Amino acid sequence: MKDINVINYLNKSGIEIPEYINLSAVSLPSLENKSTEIKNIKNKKKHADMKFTFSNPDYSGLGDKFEWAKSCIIVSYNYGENYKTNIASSLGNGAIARFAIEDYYLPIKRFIDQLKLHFDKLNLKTQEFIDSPNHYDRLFFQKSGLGWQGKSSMMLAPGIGPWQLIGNLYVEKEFKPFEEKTYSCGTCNLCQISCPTGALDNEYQIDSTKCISYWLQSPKIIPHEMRIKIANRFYGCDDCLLSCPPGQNKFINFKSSNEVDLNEIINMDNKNLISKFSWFYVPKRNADYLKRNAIIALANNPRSDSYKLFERLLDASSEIIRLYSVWALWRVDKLNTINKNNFYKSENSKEVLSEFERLIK
Ligand code: B12
Ligand code: SF4
Ligand code: SF4
Repeated sequence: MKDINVINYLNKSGIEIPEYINLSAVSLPSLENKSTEIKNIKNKKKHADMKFTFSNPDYSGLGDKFEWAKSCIIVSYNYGENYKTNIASSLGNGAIARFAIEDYYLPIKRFIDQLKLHFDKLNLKTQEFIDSPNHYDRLFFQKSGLGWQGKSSMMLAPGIGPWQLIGNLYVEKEFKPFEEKTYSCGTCNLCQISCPTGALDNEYQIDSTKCISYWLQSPKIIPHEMRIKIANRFYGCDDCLLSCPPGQNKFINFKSSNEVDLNEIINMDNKNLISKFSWFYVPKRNADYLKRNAIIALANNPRSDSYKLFERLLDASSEIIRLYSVWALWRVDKLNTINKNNFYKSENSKEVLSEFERLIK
């Protein structure tokens, strides 16, 4: 069947390609292997100790994982068709990056499940990877003709830019390969100069230790200078995507936004909060990390009475919440409202105490 490409094959088989899904395929074995590049970032400590694909680069970066696989179908979902803005403009509100407004992996999962069912019926083996730690999802994107890797490290496509998520399905079936294109960023460097933290100073090689998107997903204590740069972001960061010319081909409705009320988030029950944003990556599924993000964002974009909430949170049972509330009070210039005697009497966490002492100086 090497004479038919995957799109024509699916059309012939009566499988509809859903709206906003783009796909392509590469022939296997491909000799594609990004293990060395992933190790290179890891060795330079630019991976910020993340696990994901960095746990086992020899496997995650390897294209020829399965002897039985004759092709890999690359599925991308263009979530940029949601015209709402991801910028929070009202006091007390926070921003969610566009990739996380809804679970945009779901359309990829549903489509890949449909393909798996089809190939199962033909007794053909399949293996899918969608945002999995075992597979570098960008592996075949360029070779498959879908687009190219930008200096922001994002995979870009004409008409879509970076606004797409990627999944892969290895299949025991050959398809006619698509032609690789010669697209490139040329002399553009807008993502590099738009990144608020310098995480893209070395083109194509993101330094995750400086990336806001990373810190909002990290269980580590967020450095003070990074807390300020987070501004009112609650989850994800889009600055290197928003600045990217190939992605600026749509009218974004600034009147329709996805701001979240940070006060509401901080006061939510932990279980409800986790299920409200079930598709977010949250360390250990611990809602306190989401509340931490909300406290930082609120302290950077406070309403006039936000400090009262931060004061109340000094009595929270969670050490994480107390620590960031101390910082939030400092950020809104109300640290001196803390009654030192009471604070020292009731606070027993070394981390929270040292945060207080560092800031009170
Ligand atoms: C870990 C991770 C992160 C980390 C690290 C990001 C990174 N670039 O590595 C953090 C938390 C920072 C992150 C942030 C985001 N992420 Co993320 N993330 C991942 C994950 C789980 C692994 C990525 C990985 O393996 N990185 C390893 C490094 C080595 O890969 P790389 O950065 O692509 O590096 C390549 C280049 O450096 C290249 N290279 C080196 N030198 C040169 C020179 C030239 C000339 C060229 C062309 C290339 C080149 O070689 C390396 C290997 O190919 C993937 C899902 C998956 N399982 O693959 C999603 C994934 C990369 N993330 C995704 C998204 C959407 C995001 C965010 C946009 C979310 C947001 N809005 O906040 C941001 C974007 C930040 C950015 N500019 O990349 C999408 C990206 C889709 C796309 N269009 O590319 C992915 C693919 C998830 C998915 N399945 O769709 N993410
Ligand atoms: S996601 Fe934000 S912090 Fe990270 S590289 Fe892009 S612009 Fe910089
Ligand atoms: S902003 Fe410019 S340099 Fe950066 S990824 Fe987009 S096209 Fe490439």
